[in-house]
Amino acid sequence: MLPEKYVFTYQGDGDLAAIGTAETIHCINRGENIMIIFINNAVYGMTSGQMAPTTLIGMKSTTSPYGRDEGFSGMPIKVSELIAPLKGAFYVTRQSVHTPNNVRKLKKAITNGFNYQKLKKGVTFIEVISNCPSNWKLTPVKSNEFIEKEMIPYYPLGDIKLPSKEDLNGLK
Ligand SMILES: Cc1ncc(C[n+]2csc(CCOP(=O)(O)OP(=O)(O)O)c2C)c(N)n1
Repeated sequence: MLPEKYVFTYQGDGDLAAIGTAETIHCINRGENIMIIFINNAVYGMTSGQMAPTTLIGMKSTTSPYGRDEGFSGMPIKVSELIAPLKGAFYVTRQSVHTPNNVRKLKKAITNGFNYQKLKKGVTFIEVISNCPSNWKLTPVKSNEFIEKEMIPYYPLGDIKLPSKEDLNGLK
């Protein structure tokens, strides 16, 4: 509707990877000129910690009180890897907020995401591995350790799809 504007969404994993999966995939497939910031904290946070598609195996939540079971719920979905092959996904990266250095890297990724929108070549998708101390029932410090030890081994950080040099022609 407003092609001259920068547009971004800020979405949790319950929202983006469960309730809104269809809309997310078709939006990216159409190559909408928006940035999606995808907060992966492995639970539905706002509604008090239900299992999300991203909940790790063995992780307890209000709807998986004995821990997520693969046989019952399947493996946690790696959304960035799932959407990266779509042509409409222009830039896909996974970052985290568990250390100051990671926050700096995330800021850079968000700047890239906005800059690439100038090219109008599709969705820029930034997954952010985030903590949820209240629903994880951990202190903030322990929740940062959980990200390092449990989340990142399954959700490795870094760029998943980068624009080519030719794609970036025209960006000053
Ligand atoms: C279609 C639809 N169903 C149910 C809800 C109710 N609802 C509001 S927030 C929320 C949970 C969101 O969890 P998540 O996306 O993981 O975000 P977080 O709170 O963790 O940031 C739900 C189920 C909704 N907003 N829309």
